[in-house]
Amino acid sequence: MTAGTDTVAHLFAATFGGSPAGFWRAPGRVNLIGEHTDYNDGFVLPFAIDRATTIALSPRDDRRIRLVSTFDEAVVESDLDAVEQRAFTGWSAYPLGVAWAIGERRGAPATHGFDVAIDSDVPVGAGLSSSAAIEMAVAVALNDVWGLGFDRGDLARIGQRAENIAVGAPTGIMDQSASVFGQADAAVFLDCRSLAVEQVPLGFDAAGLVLLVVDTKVEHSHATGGYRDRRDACERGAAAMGVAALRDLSVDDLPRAQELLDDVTFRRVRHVVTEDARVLESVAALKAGDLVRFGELMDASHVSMRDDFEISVPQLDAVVEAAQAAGAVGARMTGGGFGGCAIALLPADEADALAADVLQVFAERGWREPVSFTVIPSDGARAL
Ligand code: GAF
Repeated sequence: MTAGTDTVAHLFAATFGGSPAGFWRAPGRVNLIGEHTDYNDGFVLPFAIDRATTIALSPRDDRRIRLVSTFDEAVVESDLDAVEQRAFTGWSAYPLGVAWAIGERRGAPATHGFDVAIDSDVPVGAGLSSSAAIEMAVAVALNDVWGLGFDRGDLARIGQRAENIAVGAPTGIMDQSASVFGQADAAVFLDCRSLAVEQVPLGFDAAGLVLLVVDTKVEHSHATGGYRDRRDACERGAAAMGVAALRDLSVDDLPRAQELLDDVTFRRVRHVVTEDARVLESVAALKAGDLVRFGELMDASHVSMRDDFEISVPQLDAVVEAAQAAGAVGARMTGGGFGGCAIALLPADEADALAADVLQVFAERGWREPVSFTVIPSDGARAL
């Protein structure tokens, strides 16, 4: 048994008694490139990280549901009627939302409840998809114990519905897809329209590079504010351009977009259209082993998010600037923005120095102390 499995086994036994039917694990993610493209039917290139949610779960004979986690002492008691009525509160909205979304996708509500104990080492609120990790761990577990036969694309869609409906965050399909389709030493190249997936080998390790994540500790939420606003702007832009989604535009359409749209909407559209192109070029560069070009695309992506999409914050910009000054191959903010994490691809023996530089810059500016750590491309959600 691994450390995470041990923890949930003990929590399960202490709370519900006995042993669970099994253990499942699902990772968080970083996104290498392709930001705010998922809900525009575009392209993304995240990878599943070596930080994950681990659960112990057993199906029940009745309609009750009991949930316990290492991040909240109280046991949450619910049942399938509450799930059908979408009565969700707090962190339990993630697992209960998955139970609801499974019922919606099957066209038939569940008939048996479950007991689950949850542990996670994905930092919460950092933009590394701690929520998708919970959703996907519960989704793969219920798929197994309820014998549902959903494929990984279905499970990602179920997680996204849970996030959209139970949690109320109007997010796309990227985070759940990264968590289910992840593979060691590879990124998940996803077409968010068709859900066609290709695992792209990264070879960072062989090149002597690491991916450093800097959690700026600037908190953000995608259920409110800026995220929804950006999504609305994209939908307005697509409607004005007469396409189903911004994915249907290319850089050749940008002059016409500039004539037709107001300045802010145009810049939102330009970010998404150029970001889709950067994802495609990144995949080609990675396949060709051209990490220098990939790094340039990461840098360009950050500029586009900072200036056109306007979702960066001074702390994220400062990390990117420090990374570039330290000679990183590439650096950018990652995730939905307005806080959270930045990533830097750099030689392994320079990671500690960059982390120290960032600490100093943040201290000088009186910002909260950031936390830096490297992440490794890892396998996706699975039974243990
Ligand atoms: C968040 C969302 F959950 C994703 O769906 C995606 O839109 C991302 O922000 C931005 O690329 O992580």
